[in-house]
Amino acid sequence: MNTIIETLQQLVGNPHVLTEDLDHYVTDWRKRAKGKALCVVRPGTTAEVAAVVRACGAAGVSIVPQGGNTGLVVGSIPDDSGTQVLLSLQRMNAVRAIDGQNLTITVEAGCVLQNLQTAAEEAGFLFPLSLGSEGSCTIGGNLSTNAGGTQVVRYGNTRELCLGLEVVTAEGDILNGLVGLRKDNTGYDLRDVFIGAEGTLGIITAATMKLYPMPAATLTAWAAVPGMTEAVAFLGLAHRYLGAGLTGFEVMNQFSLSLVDKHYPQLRVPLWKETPWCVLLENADSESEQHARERFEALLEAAMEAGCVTDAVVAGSMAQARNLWHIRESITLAQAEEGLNIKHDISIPISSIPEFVQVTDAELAANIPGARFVDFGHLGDGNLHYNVQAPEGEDFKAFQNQYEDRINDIVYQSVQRYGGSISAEHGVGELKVDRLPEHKDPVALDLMRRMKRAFDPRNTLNPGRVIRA
Ligand code: FAD
Ligand code: 2HG
Ligand code: ZN
Repeated sequence: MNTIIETLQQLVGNPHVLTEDLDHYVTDWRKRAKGKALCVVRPGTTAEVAAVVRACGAAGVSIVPQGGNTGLVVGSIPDDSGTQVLLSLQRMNAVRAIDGQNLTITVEAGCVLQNLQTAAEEAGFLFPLSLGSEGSCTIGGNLSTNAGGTQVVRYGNTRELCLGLEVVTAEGDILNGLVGLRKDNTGYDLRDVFIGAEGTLGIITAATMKLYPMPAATLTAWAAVPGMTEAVAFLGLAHRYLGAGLTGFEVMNQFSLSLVDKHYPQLRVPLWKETPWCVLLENADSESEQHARERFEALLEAAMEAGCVTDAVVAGSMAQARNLWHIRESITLAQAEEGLNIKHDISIPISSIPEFVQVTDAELAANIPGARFVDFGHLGDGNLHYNVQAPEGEDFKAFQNQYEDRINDIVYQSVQRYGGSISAEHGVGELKVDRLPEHKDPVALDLMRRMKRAFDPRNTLNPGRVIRA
């Protein structure tokens, strides 16, 4: 009788079943966790994915789907049993179709986000999803985590950008839902069930995504703000002055920018030394650059008059704008250079964020001596990356053993008090699976568990992630 590895070799071809040099596939992006795979299988077509799922199901072997392996919650690597098959979508990266009149693009799940953006741009359109990991993450991973990023304030999360999905179910059937329809009320929305499911309910093999017209002009500004109360007031003004033109509103504390300055001095971070917080905002205008500049100037004048902003620069060229965004996107990398850290990807109603930050900072400072706070995020969406770095020079492992649970308790209990979520955009994975029951409505949790059993009765797909079956 064939072993499962031999069966998989017959199904996808020997070169696409890997059993050696798997480090890159089995280590998570943050290097917090490392698993062990029975093998890595790289199917080239949807039919091959379906055949692999059927074979693994029959053999009682579980599967971990993987796109770019940039996830931050330990969801895309196998456990350490050495019994799981890692199914990489890397080879399924084609752009299948672009429909300019319907404003849609259909791509395979393994298409790297940046390549999808480029394909859209070459056809004269904008695909607005934008993340720091866009050079490696895939649209299948973005859909499976319902990724957010820096344009959500205008275009929504990945879910809002998706019209249809092709999915291989846990039974190995192919669900063809690649529709380009903006209206379709024919019963339960199965597409939305697979989005954000982190590979636990099915394997996404292709998607039809929305395209948008390119804005006539995009301007970027960087502003110094005295505190979080003023940052939230500034956001209110930005909505009022820019309307739908406001495409990004990011906040960064001084310590996070000091890390970028320390590890990437060539980026020349503006204004950070003289202010506790900076804001990066973007205005995409459908009229003209002059109109965009006038609106921006009016906004910044009003914000300075109101005391929300103490200083600001507007990028004078695309290169300058790109550099400002590069600084923002480098915080995660600079933080990793500084050492391992404890991340919290949280959302709070925007109106409560200033008080949340004040109260939680104080509680952490009182309980965790010397901890350093890397606070930044997508303020326009009420989403903070409220990360804690060990005291300078301290060994992370020792710090983690002593304080990680306590830090998580403080932050997540505070999130709960302010009506927030313990995962705004990164997902649950393995990292938060045991925290979820404390924070999720018990009826919702029960329905999720029953959905998992209905969609994946043998618990083949990414077991132990999101919800324990
Ligand atoms: P992976 O990491 O490979 O997988 C993520 C999850 O999806 C896993 O559970 C996996 O099993 C599942 N999965 C992957 N592909 C499929 C598929 N085809 N079918 C079913 N399940 C699948 N996230 C944000 O939301 N916003 C940000 O701004 C952001 N910035 C980041 C910046 C950096 C520098 C880094 C390293 C990460 C960032 N992330 C961000 C997190 C990460 O990039 C996203 O979660 C991304 O969507 C993951 O895509 P991926 O292809 O790498 O998925
Ligand atoms: C970002 O917004 C990402 O840059 C990563 O979501 C956040 O590093 C983090 O905590
Ligand atoms: Zn983020």
